[in-house]
Amino acid sequence: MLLPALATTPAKVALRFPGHELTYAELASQASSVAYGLVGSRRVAVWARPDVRTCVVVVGALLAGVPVVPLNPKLGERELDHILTDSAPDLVIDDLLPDGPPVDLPEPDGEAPALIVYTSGTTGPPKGVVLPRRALASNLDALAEAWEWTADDVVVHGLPLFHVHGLGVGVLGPLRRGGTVHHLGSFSVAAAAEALETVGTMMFGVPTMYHRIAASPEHASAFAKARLLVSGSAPLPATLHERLEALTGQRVVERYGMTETLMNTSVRASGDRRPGTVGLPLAGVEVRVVGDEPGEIEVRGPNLFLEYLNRPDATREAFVDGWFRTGDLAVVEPDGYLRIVGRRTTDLIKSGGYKIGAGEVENALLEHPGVAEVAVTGEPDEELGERVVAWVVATGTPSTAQELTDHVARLLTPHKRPRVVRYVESLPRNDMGKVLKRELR
Ligand code: MCA
Ligand code: AMP
Repeated sequence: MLLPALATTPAKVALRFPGHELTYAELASQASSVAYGLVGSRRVAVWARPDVRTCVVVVGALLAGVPVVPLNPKLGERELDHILTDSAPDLVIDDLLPDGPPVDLPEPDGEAPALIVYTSGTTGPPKGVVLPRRALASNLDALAEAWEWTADDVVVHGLPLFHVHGLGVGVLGPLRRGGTVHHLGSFSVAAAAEALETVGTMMFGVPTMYHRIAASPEHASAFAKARLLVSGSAPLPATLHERLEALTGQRVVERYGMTETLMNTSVRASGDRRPGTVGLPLAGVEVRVVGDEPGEIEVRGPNLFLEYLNRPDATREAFVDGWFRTGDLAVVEPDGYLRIVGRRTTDLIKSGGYKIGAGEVENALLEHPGVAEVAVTGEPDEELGERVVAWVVATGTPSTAQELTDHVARLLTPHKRPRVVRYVESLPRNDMGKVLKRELR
């Protein structure tokens, strides 16, 4: 059973969002109504705003065994159109929740698709990652072991609910343990501090959030009280790890994951929390580093996705001999700890923990009348990890950097917008006409 606590701890608080909380009994009852309304659906989408309603819909879909596509509420027109065309949901759930007469809901098979989460690639539009129930169940149990995570934990976070980090680990994680989700609505250091000061035991965040925490010494004592601070979705710089320790006395636990694989490795709660490392493979997950060091990380195990929706070609290419190729480069330390040192391609950018494909941003910019040629790169950014930079050869039609930025935000999503636009006379290209992005840095 994926979420046994729905039946076993009715009186306990399952979900707490600003101004709204639900016990397990209330969640079970509301999610069951949604599930009854979804029986017979092939696939549904939900506007994944950070609220109780999103969690009720996701739990309802899990009870009904209907795969659910969480939609970023800020999706722009082009990206939304792609996701809805590609996933073809029977229903897009917004304010009005589905409802229906009670029926028996047998627990779906472990291989049944549970979530379809869209993730960017180097070129083209995002791909739908189809995640089965056994991936969620096995991964959440492995994390529980690694983090000594129990029903007594109250997990504090302000992560978006349309990605694996916030929804898979940050909501379904506490619900599988029978603990409590304490969502901040949106992340702020002050709100996170208050939650940890009062009820929270653990916090999940991306490095950008920890960067903001480190810049707020007035709140250090609250973070000092947490049982466990966990970082992931992008590298936590060793210097930031050390600054946080100096400020709070806490050594942040880092874990490494991917939409396609859920979590692969983590530093253990009881382990050596070495800065700059993502620890050891989780129980049941096989990890190997292939080729000369730094080599590419490949993964095998019950945590893996089923396929990219409608993309058998991309699914095939992602595997060698049953191992999933992550594209991440790492070295293995003598005691087996992984240290991630980079990525195989420069065309994937991680900004604020969001994955952004250079190609999708380039395609969006090429639709603007002011853009003749463009190359998009990622540059180091202290707060965001990397920032999106657009190198633009202008047409005769004038455009401002702000117009180009807004154009990308409107077509794709605001977090994919370039933070910097650099106008250039021409782009460096090789004999084949391919842009030499390394020369742009
Ligand atoms: C800005 N905004 C705009 C524009 N510019 N809207 C329209 N047009 C524009 N030109 C809006 C934004 O939508 C946002 O609105 C606000 O202005 C500020 O945006 P921004 O500066 O981009 O970000 P931020 O609000 O400062 O957010 C920083 C953040 C965020 C909170 C750290 O980046 C974040 O939540 N990151 C988490 C990403 C994540 O969960 N990744 C996990 C991927 P508003 O204020 O209304 O929002 S899963 C994964 O990676 C794997 C599995 C793993 O290992 O976890
Ligand atoms: P996504 O596709 O959004 O799920 O992002 C997955 C990618 O995020 C991975 O392939 C890594 O490049 C990166 N990532 C996640 N966690 C970490 C971490 N702890 N350290 C370094 N990179 C990470």
